Amino acid sequence: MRCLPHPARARHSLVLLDTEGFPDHEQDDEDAFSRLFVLNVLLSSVFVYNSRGDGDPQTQLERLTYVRELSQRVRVLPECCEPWDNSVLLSTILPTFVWCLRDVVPDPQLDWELEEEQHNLDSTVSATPGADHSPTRCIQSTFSCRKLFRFCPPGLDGEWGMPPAPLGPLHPTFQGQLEHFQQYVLSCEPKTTLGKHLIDGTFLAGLLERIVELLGRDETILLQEVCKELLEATMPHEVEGCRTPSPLGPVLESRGAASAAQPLRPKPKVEAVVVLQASSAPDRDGTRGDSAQASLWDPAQATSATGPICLVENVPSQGLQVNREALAQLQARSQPVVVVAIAGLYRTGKSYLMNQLAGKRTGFSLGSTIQSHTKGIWMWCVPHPRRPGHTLVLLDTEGLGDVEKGNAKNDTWIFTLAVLLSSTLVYNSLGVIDQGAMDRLHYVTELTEHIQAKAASGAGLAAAGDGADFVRFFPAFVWAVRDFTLQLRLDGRDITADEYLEHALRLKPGDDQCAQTYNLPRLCLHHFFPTRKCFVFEQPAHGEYLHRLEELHDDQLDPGFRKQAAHFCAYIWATAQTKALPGGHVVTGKLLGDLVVTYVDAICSGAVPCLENAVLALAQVENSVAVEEAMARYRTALGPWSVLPTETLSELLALHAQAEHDALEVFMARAFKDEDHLFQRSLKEQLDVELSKLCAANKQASHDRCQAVLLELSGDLEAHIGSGTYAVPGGYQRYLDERQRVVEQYQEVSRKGLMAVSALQEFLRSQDAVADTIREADQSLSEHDKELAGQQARTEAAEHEAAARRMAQEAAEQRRQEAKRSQAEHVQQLEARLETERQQLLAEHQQALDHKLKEQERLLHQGFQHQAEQLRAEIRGLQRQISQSRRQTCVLF
Ligand SMILES: Nc1nc2c(ncn2[C@@H]2O[C@H](COP(=O)(O)OP(=O)(O)O)[C@@H](O)[C@H]2O)c(=O)[nH]1
Ligand SMILES: [Mg+2]
Repeated sequence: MRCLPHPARARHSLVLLDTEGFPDHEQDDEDAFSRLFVLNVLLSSVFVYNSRGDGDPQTQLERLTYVRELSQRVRVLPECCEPWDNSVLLSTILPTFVWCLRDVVPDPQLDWELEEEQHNLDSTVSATPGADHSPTRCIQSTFSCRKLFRFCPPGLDGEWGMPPAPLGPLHPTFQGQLEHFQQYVLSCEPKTTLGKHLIDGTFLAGLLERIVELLGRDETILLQEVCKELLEATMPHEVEGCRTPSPLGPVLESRGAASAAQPLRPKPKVEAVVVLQASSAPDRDGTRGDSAQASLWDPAQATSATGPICLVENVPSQGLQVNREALAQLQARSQPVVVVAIAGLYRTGKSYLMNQLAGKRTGFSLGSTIQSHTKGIWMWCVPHPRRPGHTLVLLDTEGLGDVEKGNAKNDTWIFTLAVLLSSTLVYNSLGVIDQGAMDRLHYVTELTEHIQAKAASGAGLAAAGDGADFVRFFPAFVWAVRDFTLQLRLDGRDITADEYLEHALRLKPGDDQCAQTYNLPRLCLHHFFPTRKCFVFEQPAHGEYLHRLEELHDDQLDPGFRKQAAHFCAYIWATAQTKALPGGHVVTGKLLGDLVVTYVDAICSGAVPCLENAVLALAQVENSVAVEEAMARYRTALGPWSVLPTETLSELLALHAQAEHDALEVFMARAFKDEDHLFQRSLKEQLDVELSKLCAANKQASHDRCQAVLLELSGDLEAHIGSGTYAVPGGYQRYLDERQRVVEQYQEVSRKGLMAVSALQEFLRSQDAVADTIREADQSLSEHDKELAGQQARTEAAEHEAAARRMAQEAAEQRRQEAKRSQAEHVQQLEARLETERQQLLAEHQQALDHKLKEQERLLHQGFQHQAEQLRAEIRGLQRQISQSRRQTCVLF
């Protein structure tokens, strides 16, 4: 199996199932292969049967004998529910059957007809007379949609039927055929269950398990029952407004249509393509919680089963290293990520708390295990338990402050990375928030030397930022105080954990060294982080149980701890934001992977990681992917070129305009920080080239069709010319009449396209010499008649020429209008995006300003005039930026 983001359907996954080739000869194992076939058919939404084209192609189809057993092995309804014919019911839910016939000699006529027939398989196969149970017939009666794609050998140099040179160029015909096949498969609908329910990865996995189980026991697969069970298991509660439809409803409804379906039939190699949508996050106990709505399915979610993995290794005596395997895991994830990092001294229960967030008792390893020997950042990706379609990335820092494990100088970098990568940062400490705890948080005071918000301008060396901008992109800050033994009371009244934290973060009056040292970490926490939150936890268990926490059931944990942990998890799941880059661009797993590499590379090269540079570097990569995705979307939206020629040019331009609109939307959704609109321009250029190619192909297709039509219609005329039928008195008029008939018949033919007039003109011109000869030889005509007739022929020719010129001019005008429309569409979508970006920036600045104003007020209130004064410059800077961005207008390209 290979899962990847669907190239043409945003937020869908493409699941490719490649089956080991079926045996060439009858084998003892026939039964095993037959079961494999059934499994493939039931799991896929497009089923590809692949065979070589040796000999009579249909014999290849006849080798797919397993298809005969399909309706015995699989029943839609139990037998007692007849009268519906099982094959008819099956045909409504089985995948599209696609037969790929490989290595056949190209046959332009056959290929053209196949295109005309939209690759309908039935147009080329014939049912074997009298063999009702032949595989071909079974395919026809069980699969309602059947397609055939023919492929010539892929290599340029190989003879027909020879394998291609491994690295040689591809044959253009093969490339074209492959493109048609791709376009078709990528345009197929997502997989649905009985009841036309879109299915997700979880469901597919369940289906797989259930079918394998039934096949293993050689039991008949009752689809209605299987789907019902799975739906019930995966959707235990009826979510409001999302009632589970009867799994049988639409099947019965579509019965009429199905019975009208035509009969059907495939052996050596079978592949299945499943286009999937949606997933949901399993709860702690593996069932779906309150998030049972359909959501996106990220193929890489399957790897959450692999558990935590080291993402950034802090190698003793060396620097930081990104683990390629973990990176690959991230890069395979296209879902937006919510990143929660935890930092703090070792052996303070960090990993245990992170496991709680993953909804699992075990995961990140506790205490002295391999994990604690590998210092650095450990990662665990799990489906977000509350936000469908999102991945929760948990980052556990290992070994901070563990001097025995060496290379403590990298600790600050690890802390810095945790800040830069997360959207919520949990700082974990033991006991109480006292000066000792504050001192151990010295990493925060060092952040200004380790993070740069903006790239240095001019030639000067990059100087570390002063932290004024940090609040715009720093994560939310959560302090987790473990084994908290104090009472939450202050001055005789109960206080909240948050008030406890705020109290601990109060500044000390005075400007002396001592006060400054005391105040620095507190000021940093105030200034850098947009929000602060505090949770206190009692000891989870006592005595020896404390070391066996992973083995304890919930009811063996201290009830106070249980409540606090549940409260903490609920808060994080509900409030931890999706990670976003400054400017609001949502970070996906893949982007997070790119971010890790960019930052670690910067650190390893001795530079200070710069947020602005990282964003720009990421934007380059993302934007080129956005262009590719947009172009792929354009091609799919346009559909196969087999529909060419279009009747009129405007019909073709309308197709292009819609496809371009879709492509632009795909681009806009993914691209960000496209400075000077370079990538959008590149996209526009590529779209323009595509349009030119499309117009040329349309012209060619029209020309070919007109020629073919004229050739056919003028067959008799040419034959009569050849046999001298017109070389008699009065022959010229007869010739003119017959030629006129050809013209009239030609004009009746539809879908000739824009070359209709010019092709006719060409045809008539090619007749000029013949017409002159027949006229000159016609003895029934006087010289004067001939003169007149010649004159008339020339006038008609001139009229045809004028008509063809007019059409060409009209076409050129339409292309000009299209270019204008396209430009306007680009500008309009760009304007809309710039406006959204501006609003986003404005909101970010406003938030930062609100934060600083609040801090300033708090400082003034507590009597710290001097510190409040220091904030004033930052506040003024932000106010200036806000008013500038209000005044800005969109700059178009
Ligand atoms: N006292 C106490 N011990 C804990 C707590 N949570 C976990 N532990 C135990 O402390 C040890 C270290 O826990 P671990 O989560 O690996 O700490 P980390 O090094 O900070 O990740 C393990 O034996 C845990 O069972 C807690 O809240 N209080
Ligand atoms: Mg740990």
